[in-house]
Amino acid sequence: MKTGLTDDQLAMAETTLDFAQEHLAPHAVAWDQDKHFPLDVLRKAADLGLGGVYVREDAGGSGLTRADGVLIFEVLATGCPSIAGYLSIHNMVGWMIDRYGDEAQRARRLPRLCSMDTLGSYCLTEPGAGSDAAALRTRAVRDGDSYVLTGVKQFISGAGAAEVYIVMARTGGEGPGGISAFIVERDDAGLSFGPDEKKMGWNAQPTRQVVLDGVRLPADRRLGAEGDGFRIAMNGLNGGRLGIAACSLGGGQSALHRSLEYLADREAFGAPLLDAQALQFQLADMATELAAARALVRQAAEALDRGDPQAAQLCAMAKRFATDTGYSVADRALQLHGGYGYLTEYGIEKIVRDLRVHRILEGTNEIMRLIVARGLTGA
Ligand code: FAD
Ligand code: 2MC
Repeated sequence: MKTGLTDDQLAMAETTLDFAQEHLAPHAVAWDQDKHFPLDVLRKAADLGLGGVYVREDAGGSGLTRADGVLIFEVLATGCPSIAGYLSIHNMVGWMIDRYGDEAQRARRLPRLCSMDTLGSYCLTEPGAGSDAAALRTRAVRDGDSYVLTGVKQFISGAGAAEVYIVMARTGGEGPGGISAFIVERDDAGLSFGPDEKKMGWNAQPTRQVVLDGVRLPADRRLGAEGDGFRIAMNGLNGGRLGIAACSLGGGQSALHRSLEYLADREAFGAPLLDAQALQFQLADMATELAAARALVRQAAEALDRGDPQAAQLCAMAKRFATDTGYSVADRALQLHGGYGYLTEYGIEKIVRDLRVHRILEGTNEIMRLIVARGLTGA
C-alpha cells in the first residue's frame, strides 16, 4: 500500500490510520448495530482536515489532490467503510461548492462544512430516476428573484442530519441540459425528510428521502449557471466514485488483514490453518487483486488531478473494479473465518454488508460499464 507514496502522503496516511484505529474501528460494530451516526467523531475527523479534503485553504480546506484523497479514504475505511463513505460524500459536496460556487457562496458555506459544524448531502436520485439521472423530475420554477423547488429525492445519505443539500432540479426542458443545481438548507420552509431507511449495511449513517414541497430559495442559492446542474453533478461524481472505490479498498484490506491474523491463530488438523497452502494462495490472490484495484484507483485519481480527458472513464473503471474487488475480498475473508465470520462480533460480516452497496451507489457498476463502453465505442 505504501508503494509510490511521497513522504507527505506517508505521514498523512499514518495520521489517518491512527485516527481510524482509535476513533472508528473500536466502535464500528456497535454503531452498525445501534444505527448510530457519530457526529462527535466526524468533528474530530474535521480537526485533522478531513472535512474539506479538496477545498482550497482560503476557505478552511486542506487543499489536497484526488491522489491524496483516495489514500485518505482507503485508510479511513479500514476503520469503518460506512463512516468513510459518508465522509467521502460530504467532501464531494464541499468540492462542488468550492469548484462551482461564487465567492459569497464559498465564504458562507465552506468554513463550517470543513469544520463539520455543518454536514453536506448530495441529492440527485429520485424515486423514478436513479441510473437515468437526467430524467429527474424535481422542478425549480423561477419566480422573480426566487426559485420554488418541488419534488422528492430518494436514498439521500446523511439526510436529516445534514444542514446543506445540493439538489439537482429541472429549470428547463427534458434531458440533462434542463437541470440546475441548488443549495438548500435544512431550515428552509417546505423541506422535510422521510424515515431513516432500514438497510443491509451503511447503518452508521442515515439514508432518507428529501421532500421539497414548494421550497422557496433566493436566486443566489443556485450553484453555477442555469442548465449546468447535470454537468456539475457528474463532475462531483467523478471524484465521489473514486472516494467510494477507495473505501472498498480499505474495507477489503481490513478483511484481508483480519484473515491473516485469524488463520495464524486458528488450529485445525494439528497445525495453524495459515500453514495450509490452499488458504495461503487465497490470501495471495486477495492481496494481488487489491493491489491491482489500488493501482487503477490511483491512476484514475491522478488523471482527474491533471484534467485528463479520459478521467471520467478511468473513474468509472476504477469504481467498477475496486468495488467489485473489495466486496469479493471481504466475502472470501468471511469464508476463511468459517462460522465465526458469520457472527456479528467478528466484524467481517459487517464489512461484507457495507461494501455490498458500493457496487450500487454513486452509479451502479452496470452504469460504470455503460460509461466505459461509450468511451470505447464513441457512442
Ligand atoms: P435503477 O436505476 O432502477 O436500476 C435497477 C437495475 O437496473 C440496476 O442493477 C442497474 O444497474 C440496472 N440498469 C439501469 N439502467 C441500465 C442500463 N442502461 N444498462 C444496464 N443496466 C442498467 N443517491 C443520491 O443522489 N444521493 C445519495 O446520497 C445517495 N445515497 C445512497 C445510499 C444508499 C444506501 C443507496 C442504496 C443508494 C443511494 N443513492 C443516493 C442512490 C443510488 O445512487 C441509486 O440507488 C443508484 O444510482 C441506482 O439507481 P436505482 O436504485 O434507481 O436503480
Ligand atoms: N463527467 C463529466 N461529464 C459527464 C459525465 C461525467 N462522468 N457523465 C456525463 N457527463 C456529461 C456529458 O459529457 C454530457 O455533456 P454535454 O451535454 O456537454 O455533451 C452530459 O453530461 C449528458 O451526458 P450523457 O449524454 O452521457 O447523458 P445520459 O443521460 O445519456 O447518461 C449517465 C448519463 C447514465 C452517465 C448518468 O445519468 C449517470 O452517471 N447515471 C448514474 C447516476 C448516478 O451515478 N447516481 C449517483 C447518485 S449519488 C450517490 O449514489 C451517493 C451515494 C452520493
